Amino acid sequence: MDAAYVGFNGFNLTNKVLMAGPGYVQRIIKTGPDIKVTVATNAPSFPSMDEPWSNTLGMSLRPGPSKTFLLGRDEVKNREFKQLFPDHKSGDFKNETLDGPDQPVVQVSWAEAREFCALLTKQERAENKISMSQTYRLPTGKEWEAAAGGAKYPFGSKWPPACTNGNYADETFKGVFSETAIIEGVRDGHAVSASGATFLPNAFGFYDMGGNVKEWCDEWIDTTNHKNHVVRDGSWKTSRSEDAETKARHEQEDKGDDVGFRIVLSGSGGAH
Ligand SMILES: [Ca+2]
Repeated sequence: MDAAYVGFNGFNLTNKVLMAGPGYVQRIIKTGPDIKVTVATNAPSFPSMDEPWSNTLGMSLRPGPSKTFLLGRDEVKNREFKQLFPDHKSGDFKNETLDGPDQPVVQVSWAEAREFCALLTKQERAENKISMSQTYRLPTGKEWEAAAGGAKYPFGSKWPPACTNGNYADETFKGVFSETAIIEGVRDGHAVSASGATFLPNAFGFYDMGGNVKEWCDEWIDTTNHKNHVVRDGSWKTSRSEDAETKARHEQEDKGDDVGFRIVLSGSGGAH
């Protein structure tokens, strides 16, 4: 561990740097009531579970309600996913693109979503951005549910959602695709998936916990045989109230044009 500077009672003794710069951690060591020795070292500062954090892909993560994990503020976006999987294509729905850089990535299987998390973990550990005991992964169902709030729906207790609550199958969807299974009287302005942070965040600062895309979680419908994975949430194709409930457990076997995910970072930052 290299010391960048050493200070004594506010005076810089080494005269090299006056402030702890990027990648440096300032430590104040009190050796007596009137003596304060300050040392800055190049030990990395790892993400804390109780503060917002941005990772190397530019993704914002925020503390979950228990402050024992960080959860992606947004659903993983195409431009983020493609930094690790550049050949991926989210495709389109009836010629309306799902592949915009800020739209949520779709057409990703549960295994591929987990692979993204594993690759990002490996990369950021190697770059000393996260500690060796910190891991990116999919949220558990309980973590997702807690971050979605305690109400019947992620946007509250009453159906239908307001136009600003989230992206569901609405009058806009009907207008573009002539679909009849919609939420009557709601016009959210998006026929397919919307860019992240278009709608209002929830009380914990998470966007699109209600609607836009369904989200893979690390849980199974068949917990005995670990078959048939679970997605939480409804999507831009959801019109039935029961499909939008926070606690609903949707079975999902394969990738889809309205299925994406968001990431969790958990684990101790360890000693600096
Ligand atoms: Ca969602």
